[in-house]
Amino acid sequence: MIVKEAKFEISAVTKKQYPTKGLPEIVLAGKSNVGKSSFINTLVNRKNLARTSSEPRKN
Ligand SMILES: Nc1nc2c(ncn2[C@@H]2O[C@H](COP(=O)(O)OP(=O)(O)O)[C@@H](O)[C@H]2O)c(=O)[nH]1
Ligand SMILES: [Mg+2]
Repeated sequence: MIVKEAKFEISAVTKKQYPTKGLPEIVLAGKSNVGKSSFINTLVNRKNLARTSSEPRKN
């Protein structure tokens, strides 16, 4: 998969905030600091679309 464009839409907390554009959704789960944000950045070819912690094990 090659992602050509990626954009941060919202960090939704309540259901009311969920995007209604009908785009596909994926779930990425894992405990803190396992590399979820780094994985997203790799996937979308961007350095810091998802913010990562500066050091491993630091939140
Ligand atoms: N050694 C190593 N460190 C990683 C890897 N993936 C992420 N990290 C580091 O682990 C820390 C936490 O990663 P982050 O993506 O912020 O984790 P999140 O809390 O799951 O979103 C950061 O300092 C990353 O640079 C990996 O594959 N190997
Ligand atoms: Mg993260």
